[in-house]
Amino acid sequence: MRRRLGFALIVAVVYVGVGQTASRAETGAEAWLRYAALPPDVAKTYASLPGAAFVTSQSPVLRSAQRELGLGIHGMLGRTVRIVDPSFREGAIIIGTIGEVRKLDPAIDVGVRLRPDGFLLTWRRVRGFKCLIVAGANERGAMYGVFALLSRIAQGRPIDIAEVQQSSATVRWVNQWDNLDGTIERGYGGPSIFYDRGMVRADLSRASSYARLLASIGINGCVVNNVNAEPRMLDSTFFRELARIAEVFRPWGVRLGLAIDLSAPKVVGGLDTFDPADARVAKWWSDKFDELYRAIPDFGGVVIKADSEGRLGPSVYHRTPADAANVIAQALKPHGGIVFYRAFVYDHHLDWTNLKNDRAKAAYDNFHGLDGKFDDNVIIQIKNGPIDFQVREPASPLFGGLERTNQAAELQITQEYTGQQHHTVFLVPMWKQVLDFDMRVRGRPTPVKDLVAGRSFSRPLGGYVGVLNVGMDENWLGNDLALANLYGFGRIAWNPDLSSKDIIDEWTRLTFGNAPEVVRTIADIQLNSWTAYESYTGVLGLQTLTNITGSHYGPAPASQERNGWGQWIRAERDGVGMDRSVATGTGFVGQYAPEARKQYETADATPDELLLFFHHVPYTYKLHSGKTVIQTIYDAHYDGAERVADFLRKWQSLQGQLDDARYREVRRQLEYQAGHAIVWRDAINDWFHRISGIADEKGRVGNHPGRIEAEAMQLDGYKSVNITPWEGASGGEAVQCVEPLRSCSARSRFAKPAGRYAIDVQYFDQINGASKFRVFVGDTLIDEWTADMRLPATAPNADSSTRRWGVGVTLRPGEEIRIQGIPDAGEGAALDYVELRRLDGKSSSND
Ligand code: GCW
Repeated sequence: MRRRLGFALIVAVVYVGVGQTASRAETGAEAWLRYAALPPDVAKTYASLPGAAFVTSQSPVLRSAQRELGLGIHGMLGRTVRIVDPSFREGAIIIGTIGEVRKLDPAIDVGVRLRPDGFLLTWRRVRGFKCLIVAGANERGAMYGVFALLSRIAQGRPIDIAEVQQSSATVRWVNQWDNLDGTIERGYGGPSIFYDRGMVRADLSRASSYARLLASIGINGCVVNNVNAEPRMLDSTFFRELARIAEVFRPWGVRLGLAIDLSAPKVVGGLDTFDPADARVAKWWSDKFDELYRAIPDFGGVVIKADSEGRLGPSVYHRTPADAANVIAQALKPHGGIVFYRAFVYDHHLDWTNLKNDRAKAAYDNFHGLDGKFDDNVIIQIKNGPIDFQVREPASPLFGGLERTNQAAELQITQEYTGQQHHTVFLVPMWKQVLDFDMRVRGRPTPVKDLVAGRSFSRPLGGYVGVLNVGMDENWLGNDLALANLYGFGRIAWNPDLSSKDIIDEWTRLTFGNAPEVVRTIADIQLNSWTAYESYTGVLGLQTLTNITGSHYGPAPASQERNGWGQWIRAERDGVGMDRSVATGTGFVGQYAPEARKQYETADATPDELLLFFHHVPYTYKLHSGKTVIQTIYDAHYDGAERVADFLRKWQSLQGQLDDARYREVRRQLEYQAGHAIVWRDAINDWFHRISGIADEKGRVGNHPGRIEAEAMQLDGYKSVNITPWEGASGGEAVQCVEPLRSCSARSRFAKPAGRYAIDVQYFDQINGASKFRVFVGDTLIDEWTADMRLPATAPNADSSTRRWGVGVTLRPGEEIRIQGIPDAGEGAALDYVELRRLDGKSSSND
């Protein structure tokens, strides 16, 4: 279940030992850079590919490109690339900067101006021989060209090419939220690849492989610590440590960046102030960065989270974000560094009783008035939506509110509010929906993707920042399918005009091979996964109805309300939704340009999928779909859970067409997700049922004929407990086996018609322990398992609630079904219910 690196190494050794012919052990570690051997008929089509390569220099980046070429061609085509010297006289792959390549082929014409990191792939006659040119605007571009060439071959696409690829934006960074103790804020793929117990890891081979992955999708910068930054990062003694990370990034053209704490001049520097307007503070920053650049000459820049969620900031001294950003920008400027200043600045102690208060307004209110006041090496880093990475939000109006300031879109690859990599959610369609949103600034077509790229209003810098928390799990993110989000982020940042379908097809081919049914099926699951997740976690613009003050994982809708965090959905007896209109609400809609405003100002104009983000309406309000709000909520949750069950069936249809390891791991993940989607479905539907008092017209909500509640079973050792919040368990209750008891059981006599049934068990899998469960029918053991998943809960609740999908068994009336639970280390083998699901086609009790 938790595949870690140690295991990978053993597998790798065995694999090398048995040689090329053995089927490869897929660990996910290679992600989309597997370079799996192509079938002979496909490999044959690359016969024209030269067997020699000439690389114009042996700089670190071009050496990476050269090695990658050799690795890829050898893996896919079984051929060894010969590296030749400048006097070569044969057909060759020529790799280098366009300037260097021109020395060999002065007549080469790119056709357009090659921007930094762009590249050209084309065939030319050089010295009379047919050569494949991979020429970059710079060395990084040449390396990207090699990756692009290898990707084409891996996908079986022709290489009779003449193409220029340019990135849409100069800035394509990721932010890791790693802490020095090795933990990661909102990390779901294992501990930090950079730090361990306060130091940079001795072995940085994972960090090096990570940089290679990033480079392969065009990412050129990486912040290596949490935006909730530890001041110690700026301790000069730590710079040598950080320089070691920069060293493994450098050959891949990835610049290292740091998140910094604005109070550092005081906390680290010993000054009595960190006021950006104080000359001593300015000097402190400038000395600090001079020193940092001595350790890391190609240091990329810093990201700043200030005046946000308890972080100190310029407001302490009544200064603005521009004052704070500029003093640091000036210190970085002589070295070519940049400042990312996050627009995620808001008050988390808002008065919820004031209907005019609105957290969604904060970013625009804090930054719009400062437009034009930031230095030209400052970028305002703006989350895609005005709240916080929810399952669906409108585009942040701040994108349209800065015309003379660099901006970057902050997208979250890490699935914080989208299932924490236990749920498969392909985020590219969600991002694209924001990037394609036309802000209509000054009445002109101004989609967000043009604004961030600096195309709409000419600005020197801009682009994309992905929040990405890879860890020590072999497959980086803990879920093989989640890697599509990292791949997709890179591709979107490079070219936001690529379609979600094209991106997922590419990723699937590279990750799982080119078999048409495999590609079709996986692409289909991925493309539908976001809206499926939305259907059971936050429809109609309600945001992810998760526990926002805790784990951000399972359902807990009441946590949105009646606190200062401002993620209110205003669900009351009379109706639901936040009125953000100008006419009667918070006025948030007024932050959009007039033409964009029109589609949100009235409930009637607002698209159904965002209705409740913008308006408070009765539960009986009829949507454009013709259905009421409440029935839409009920139906969507049933539909969403059913769609995940369908993903699982689709995945199972691929058995035998994929490597076993990844097939089984993803099947396990989808089984879990299909169960947790039911937890979500029931929690949200029960909650809205209770608040609205309106019944589900299809009679499903609150009515589960196949269920036997654990608290209603005959208990031996198990004790009933109330679950908080109540909607996290069926009937609000569960049973728990409290140590020192070594084992408990819950029994029930089967009282339905004889037939084949699956005995599904809803139990709780906490992080603190690995309880065991056994299912008996009479004296026969029919199923057993250990609750050892890595879920964010230390109590039985909606975060830990997990379904064991039962195996088929024939049951006769009067037979005893018994669940035995063996607690472990504080985890009480808790049970919610048993559900009998009829398998023989007779009236099913699978509600
Ligand atoms: O989404 C919230 C997260 C915090 C995070 C914050 C931010 C790093 O819950 O964990 O802090 O956003 O983006 O700063």
